[in-house]
Amino acid sequence: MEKNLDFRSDTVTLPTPEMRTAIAEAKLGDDVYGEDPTVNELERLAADMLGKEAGLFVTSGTQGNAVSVLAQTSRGDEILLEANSHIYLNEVGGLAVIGSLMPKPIPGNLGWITPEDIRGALRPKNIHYPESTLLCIENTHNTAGGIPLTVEQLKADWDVAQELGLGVHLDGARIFNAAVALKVNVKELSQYADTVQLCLSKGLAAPVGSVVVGTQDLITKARKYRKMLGGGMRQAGVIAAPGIIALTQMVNRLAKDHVNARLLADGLQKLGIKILNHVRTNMVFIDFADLGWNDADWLAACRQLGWKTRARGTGTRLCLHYGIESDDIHTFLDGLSRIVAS
Ligand code: TLP
Repeated sequence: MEKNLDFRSDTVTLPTPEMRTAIAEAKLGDDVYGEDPTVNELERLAADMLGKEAGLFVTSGTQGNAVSVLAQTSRGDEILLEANSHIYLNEVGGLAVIGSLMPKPIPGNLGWITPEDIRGALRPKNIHYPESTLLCIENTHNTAGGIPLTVEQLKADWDVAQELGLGVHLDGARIFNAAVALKVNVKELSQYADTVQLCLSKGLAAPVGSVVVGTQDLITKARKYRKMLGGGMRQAGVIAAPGIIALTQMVNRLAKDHVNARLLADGLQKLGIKILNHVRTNMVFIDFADLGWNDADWLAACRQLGWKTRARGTGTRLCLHYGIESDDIHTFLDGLSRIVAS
C-alpha cells in the first residue's frame, strides 16, 4: 500500500493496486447510449447495496447532490437543509444557480435536524410563499465532526417528511462510514431517503466519482440533469471499474480509520491539544491554542514530520483514511510530542 501521510481530507486517497488493474482491464462502451458494461455494473451494484431501484454514476459528490436535488424539485421551490451541510456551504451555491431554489438552512443538533425543527421551518401553504418540497440530510455529517446519524434519527425525519409531503435527499458522501460506525447494514440508513448520493472517492479510495441511487423515475430525471451539467461521460468504465472495487473491497476497512481516529485523538489530547468533536468515524477536530500555537506553528510541526495538513486560526480537521496505518499515527504522535516538549 502506498503511504499517504495527509490529514487534509479522505478525498486524497490513492487507488489500490486492484483498482489500477481494474482500470486497465475494464470492459468499455459509450455510457451516454447506456452501453458501458462496467458503468452499468457499478450502478446496479450501488443500487442493490442501498436497496434502491436504480443508480447513476456521476463525476463527484457535488454533481450527485445537484442532480438529486434537481430531480426532486421545481424552479422556485424552497428546500430544507442543515445550516452547516455541505450542500449549503460548499457546493458553490449550485442549488440557487442551477436549480433556482431557495435554501432554508436549519441549525442541527450534532448534524441532525429534529422533526420539531422541520415542522417549525416549514411554511404553510400561502400565495406569498414558495413551495417547500425537499429535505436534505447529511450522513455522516462532516462539519458536525463526522457524526453518524442513527437509524432512529433518520426514521424520525423521514416520518415527518412523509407527513408534510417532502421528498428526502441524503448526502451520503460518507454513508458507509456511518453504517460501519453504527454497525448496521447500509440499507437501514438508505431506506429513509428517496435519493442517496454516495462518494466512491473518499474513504473508499476510488480516484473519481459518486453514485446516486433512488427510484427508477428519479434516476431517469437525474440522468437527464447529469447530461445537462456535462456529465455524460462516454467510456466511463475506466473510472467506474475502481468504483466497483471500492464497494466490494473497501467498505469494511473503514473501521480501521475510525480506530485510528480514536488513537490520534487520545494521543493529541495527552499532548494538551483539545478535541472538539465526538470522534465517531474518521475525523478529528482539534484546537491547539492551549499549546500557545497558531496555524503557522501547527503547519510547521506537521511539515517537519512529513505530514500534509491544513489549519486556520488555532484549529483544524484531521481525516483518517486508506494510506494511513496505526504505526503512522504512533510515529506522528511521538514526533509531535518531541516538538511540543522542545
Ligand atoms: N467534502 C470535501 C470538501 O469539499 C469540503 C472534504 O474534504 O470533506 N458531501 C459531503 C458531506 C462532503 O464532505 C463532500 C466533499 C461532498 C459532498 C462533495 O464531494 P465532491 O468533492 O466529490 O464533490
